[in-house]
Amino acid sequence: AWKKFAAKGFSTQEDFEREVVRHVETTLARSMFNCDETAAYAAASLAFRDRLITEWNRTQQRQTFADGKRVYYLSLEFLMGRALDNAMLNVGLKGVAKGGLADLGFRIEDIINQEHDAALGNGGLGRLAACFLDSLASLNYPAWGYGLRYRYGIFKQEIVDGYQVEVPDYWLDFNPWEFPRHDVVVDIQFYGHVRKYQDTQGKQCSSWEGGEIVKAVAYDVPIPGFDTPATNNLRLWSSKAASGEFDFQKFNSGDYESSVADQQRAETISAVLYPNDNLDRGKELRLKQQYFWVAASLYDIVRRFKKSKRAWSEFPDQVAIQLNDTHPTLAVVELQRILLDLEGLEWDEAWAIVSKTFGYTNHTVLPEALEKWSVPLFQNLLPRHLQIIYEINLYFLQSVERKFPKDRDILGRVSIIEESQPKMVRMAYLAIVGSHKVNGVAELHSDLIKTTIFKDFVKIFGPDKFTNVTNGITPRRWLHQANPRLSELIASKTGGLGFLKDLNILNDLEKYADDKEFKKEWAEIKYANKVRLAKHIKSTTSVTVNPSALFDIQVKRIHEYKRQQMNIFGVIHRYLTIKAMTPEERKKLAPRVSIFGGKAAPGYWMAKTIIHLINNVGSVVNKDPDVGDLLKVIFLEDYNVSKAEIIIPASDISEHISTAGTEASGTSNMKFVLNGGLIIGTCDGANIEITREIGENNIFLFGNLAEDVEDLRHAHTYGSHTLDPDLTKVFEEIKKGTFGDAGAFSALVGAIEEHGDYYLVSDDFHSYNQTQALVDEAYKNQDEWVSKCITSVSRMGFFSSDRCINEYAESIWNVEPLAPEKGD
Ligand code: 26W
Repeated sequence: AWKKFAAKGFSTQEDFEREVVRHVETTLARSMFNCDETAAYAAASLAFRDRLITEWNRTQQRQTFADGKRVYYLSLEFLMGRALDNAMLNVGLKGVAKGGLADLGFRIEDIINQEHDAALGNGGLGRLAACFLDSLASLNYPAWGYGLRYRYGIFKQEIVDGYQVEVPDYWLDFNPWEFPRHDVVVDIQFYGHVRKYQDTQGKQCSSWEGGEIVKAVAYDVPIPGFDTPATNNLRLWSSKAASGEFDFQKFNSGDYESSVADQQRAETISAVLYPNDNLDRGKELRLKQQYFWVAASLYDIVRRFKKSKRAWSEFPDQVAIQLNDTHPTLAVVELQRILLDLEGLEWDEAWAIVSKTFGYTNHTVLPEALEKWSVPLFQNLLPRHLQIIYEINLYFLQSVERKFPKDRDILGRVSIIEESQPKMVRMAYLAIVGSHKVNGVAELHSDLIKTTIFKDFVKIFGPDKFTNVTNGITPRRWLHQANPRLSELIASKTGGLGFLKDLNILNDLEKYADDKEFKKEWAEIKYANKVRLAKHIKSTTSVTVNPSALFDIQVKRIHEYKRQQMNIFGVIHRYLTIKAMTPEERKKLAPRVSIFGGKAAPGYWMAKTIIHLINNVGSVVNKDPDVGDLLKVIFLEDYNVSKAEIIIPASDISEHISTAGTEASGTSNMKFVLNGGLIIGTCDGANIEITREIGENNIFLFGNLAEDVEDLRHAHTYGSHTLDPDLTKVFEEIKKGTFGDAGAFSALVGAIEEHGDYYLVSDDFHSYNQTQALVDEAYKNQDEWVSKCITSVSRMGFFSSDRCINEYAESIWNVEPLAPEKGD
């Protein structure tokens, strides 16, 4: 009987408006007479959410019925950004919503801008996870994301007197995109001890007992695919005290304060995202977060598997779990514990299942980012897991010893336990041993992990266990949503929006690279995007920039290896050059706006100093009458996903200038090129593959190669280290106090002058500046510049996250899409 009442969701403008009004009047309990933009945003979101959840239900039923293999993507970060615009576009009803909102008296852009970013991530790794969810749904893969529902996402950045100030990002006041599942609750245990006992058959068993329990409550976020009804699920766990409101025993015995404290302690687990990017600090609360999230997710996955009543040996045929970096590596140990201690399997039987289930993706080679946990900390928090790790390590080392009986050092090198004081658990090694595939995220990076940090493991497991899956980005958000006019122009020449699902269709654009009319439209769109960014700059910094100037952009987390310091030193060099020019010489120079954006980890002083220097240079340069429009320096506050959507389409050139061998892939490089911007970059990460695809005439590469980095560093330390003469002049200017108190920047200068210049800023400075001069020259020939941009875009098909997800599905997960039936 219920079927005739099943929710359908709107598809016409009239039905959409009816839904919006209904939500304003009933869900929000407001009158349409005082419906402001906040309420309109809420109601429009709820209308779309209703639609999504209907499809979500159907998708889940279809998957349950098909009973095939599912993918679980475990990531501590999902940098989703805004959901409403994305939902409208993926469902294909943005036009309907625009008309409906206009009819109700609202501009759709204003309504979209009401939404708070879901900023549950730091940078590249978190945004990659979000792009993957979009591709998994768009390609109809049965897949779930699992993460943590942080009460506070990445902090908001304010710039006060040139310094970064962190402000908490409390984003959950009103979040229409999540469904609390108060019926999906898992008990998570911490601390306690291990009891050994014999079961009725006399088998030696272990049981983890005592300690404390925290509850994990599920919150589901629907993930709509583009141009398909398939709607997947992102399940985020929130922590809650096990005893409900508070511990009544303590309460009744008069210990009210401590009962509330217990509750707060439980809720602390999912309270805040750790804001470090590429730095491991080994904090106990972080390990608690990891176990809490991993244990809840595995409980859920195992429960779903058990419903199918299959033999345990079929687990890897039904379940593929991807570890997004080492953060979820405890899942390997937890699954082994479940199979061994709770389900009663034998060690070897259990381990065969575990090691076929997991895949591990490495995202960094920076030594300070490789996770290690102290053994005493582990022993206290997760005593049974530590035992299992020791046992995994024992069997692993025994197999290594059998394979390399003559190599006396290898055991110490590959041991999961580092014999330091205190001993440490090496999470990457545990992830490798517990997975059937290990992948890097760009070709160079995948080669580097095989020849450096994981070299011994390639010897042990053979080369086939290690593979590459070059990163990608979703063209739905990063082209269609961020740059609607460009998307429309491309659609008009390639036969509709099909390119958004098969990005190789962009190839069809190449024939327009010399088409006058097409180029004119292309250039107009870029200009309009620059005007939009110039307005944003004006309203946030009060600086006026000329939209005809060359927009040079570097937006990403601030890190010494990404070398924003080299960029700002280059800007100072340019400033000094301009100051030394005659008025005639100045006339020949292409005006430039240098735009920076990005957050520094709160405890990363060097990164904060770089932000300070950029701001101080800006305040000197931007008001120097000698310079005028020739150079402006902008630091954009609080770079995040929704700002990226405005910034990226407005770039002429963007900077991806990491020391060769340090940036695993980079993904914004792909976003910038896809939006018709050229890039200046080093031979690092995915820049190399971008060059191969678009052609070396369409990219500005410079700098030393990864293979030479080690020797150069050695020479800095043991040879004589002479600085680049232009860099010396830049440093002299900083030391004179031209950009404020020189003392504030002494550590930044000192790292290069005195402390070995680890990131080779001086070594690359000359070729960087020379290449920037080539950019100036090239930009003067707008006709050729636009052709380069069009050609580049036409060759970017490879960098779709759809290609990337298909590679994972085929070579790592062994899963097939489950397409909805026609009329479904
Ligand atoms: C334990 C602290 C910590 C936190 C975050 C260590 C490492 C991370 C991330 C792995 C850092 C990260 O986001 N890496 C970036 O991953 C992107 C997606 O693969 C790559 O494109 C970037 O090059 C890489 O820096």
